[in-house]
Amino acid sequence: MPASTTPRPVKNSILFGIVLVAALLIPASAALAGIVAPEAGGGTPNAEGIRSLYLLIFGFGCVVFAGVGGLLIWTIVRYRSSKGAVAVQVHGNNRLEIGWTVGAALLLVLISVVTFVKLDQIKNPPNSSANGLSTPKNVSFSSGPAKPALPPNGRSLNIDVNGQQYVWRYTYADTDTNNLNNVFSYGQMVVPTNTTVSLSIRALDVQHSWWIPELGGKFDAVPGYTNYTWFKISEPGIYNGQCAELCGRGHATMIASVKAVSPAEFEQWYAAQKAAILAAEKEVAATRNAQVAKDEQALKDAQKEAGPPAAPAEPADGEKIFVAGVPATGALACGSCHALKQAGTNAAVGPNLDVVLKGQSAAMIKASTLSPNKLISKGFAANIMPANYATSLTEAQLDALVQYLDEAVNGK
Ligand code: HEC
Ligand SMILES: [Cu+2]
Repeated sequence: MPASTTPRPVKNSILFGIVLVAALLIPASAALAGIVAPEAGGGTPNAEGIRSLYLLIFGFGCVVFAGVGGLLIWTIVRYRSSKGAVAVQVHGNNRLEIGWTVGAALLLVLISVVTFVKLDQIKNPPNSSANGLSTPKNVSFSSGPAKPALPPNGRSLNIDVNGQQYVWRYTYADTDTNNLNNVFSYGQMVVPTNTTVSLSIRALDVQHSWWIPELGGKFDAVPGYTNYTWFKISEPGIYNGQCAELCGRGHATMIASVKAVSPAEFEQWYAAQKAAILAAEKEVAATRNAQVAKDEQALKDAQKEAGPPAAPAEPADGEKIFVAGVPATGALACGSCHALKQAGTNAAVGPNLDVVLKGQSAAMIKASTLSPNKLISKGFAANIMPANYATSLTEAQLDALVQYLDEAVNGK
């Protein structure tokens, strides 16, 4: 092979590589976004504050770079000498040294002052605008020592952002204390424009990181700890992001997006979501009740076949029924859902019986045990406490249980 032709293929393949990379980057416009400064979008003040602060400091940097670089080049050109020349030996120039020390210090002071001024816009959420959604005061999911970021008037739409392998769940705070009936969604968060949205960021399993670049900085989602941030979008649109903490093999698919719509559209979406959740809960309850009824019938049939049940060898024991239930007849243990000091149980699915039964008569205790859905305790949902105790407990067992509760709570 002639020597002159060998470099050709190498050159061509380098050129080909460059063109290929450039071609791939053009459709992946996200890879080019924020190439100089952090992204901002939708008019949210925190992201805009981060971006403008960055650009300001970047500007200072450019001025310093041009000044120092320019002086260097000017000096090289101005004082160049021919080969063999002996350099003049200079050292020490008080005016110059003081000049650049004070100049640099002043620049640092300027940067810190500008940063502290901007920090307020980045950290502290403003109130919602008048044309935003009207939201309740001081309602937010919070836990742990950190404080939620709420605007001065305390009114924000608070959303719990829960990272889990490999999806984001959003739960919308509401004013009742039952978190099981809240509106929620996965993947895409819908929010109203011109409304301050505060986020309580948590994780279910491993660490994740909440990041919608256009809406501000990253926030770690840590199991057992709540982080807080906020945004206030003024332009409707979809803002995309992605979990920013390697969280397992599905990490790359853990995408997130925020869809900003007008407050009226948001209210429509919220109502539809709420209705769908309530309908699904009702359906589950109906299915479960049908199953319970079927089990009871099967049990009755089996008992009929086996003849009359043998008389209980020992008198019914109220505490035993409370703590262990009666597995044979499908009576769930009260203590698996209720706290009662005397029995040493501390479950919190249902109300604390030491508190709610205080001062209630035995007849009332019996009535609410038999028909738990007639009167729903404040802060709890219907259809959670089984409604089958009239059939799963005998009259004697029921009386023993009621007497035990009455004595445990109001007893002498
Ligand atoms: C699966 C969980 C669960 C079990 C098991 C359970 N409960 Fe409940 N209970 C609840 C919930 C939830 C409520 C609140 C909602 C309501 O009032 O229906 C409640 C409410 C009650 C109330 C009404 C409290 C009030 O505000 O006056 C009483 C009394 C009660 N339970 C007693 C019992 C007794 C006695 C048992 C056992 C025989 C029992 N519960 C078993 C979940 C349970
Ligand atoms: Cu993740």
